Amino acid sequence: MPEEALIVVDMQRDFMPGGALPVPEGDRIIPRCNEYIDEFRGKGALIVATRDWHPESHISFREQGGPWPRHCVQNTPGAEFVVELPADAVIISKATEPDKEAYSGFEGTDLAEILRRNGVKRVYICGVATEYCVRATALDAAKQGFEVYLLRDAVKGIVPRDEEKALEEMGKAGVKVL
Ligand code: VGL
Ligand code: ZN
Repeated sequence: MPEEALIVVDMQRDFMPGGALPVPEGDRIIPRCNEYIDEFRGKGALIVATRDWHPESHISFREQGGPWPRHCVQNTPGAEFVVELPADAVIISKATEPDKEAYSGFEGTDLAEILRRNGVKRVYICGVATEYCVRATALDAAKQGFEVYLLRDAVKGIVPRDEEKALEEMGKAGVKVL
């Protein structure tokens, strides 16, 4: 059983330049994420990809009084992955309920259970956005008792200062920033 998992967070079209909620230069980490997927796959790690998967009128959208433009609506091109995932990757859809926001891949999903069932002890995290979904996913993984590593060269934030703050906070919570 794999003791390790790679968790690729929200590498979706709407979070890339030209998308609905772009992370500046988010596309720059696509090749690194793909390399990590290959590398971890090669050593038998479990590959997990989370996706923001919102219903048509989600509470986080501005039209609903939320902070974000409409993004990652289920089954639309903006919600598609921009990384190359193996056929056996575990896809975790989050924030799928109209009235609930979820930044963490663990919130309202079976992720913790799936990792445990697969014997995973260590998780490696890459993706976007560092100060939102990457941060929440890493902190929850640590809370759930996993050893957590953040792949610094394969994450991107929206605002540099907020990203720095998030990295510091994750470090204090025991996440090892590589
Ligand atoms: C995210 C804002 C809204 C993220 C998701 O994936 O970091 N950010 N929804
Ligand atoms: Zn969202």
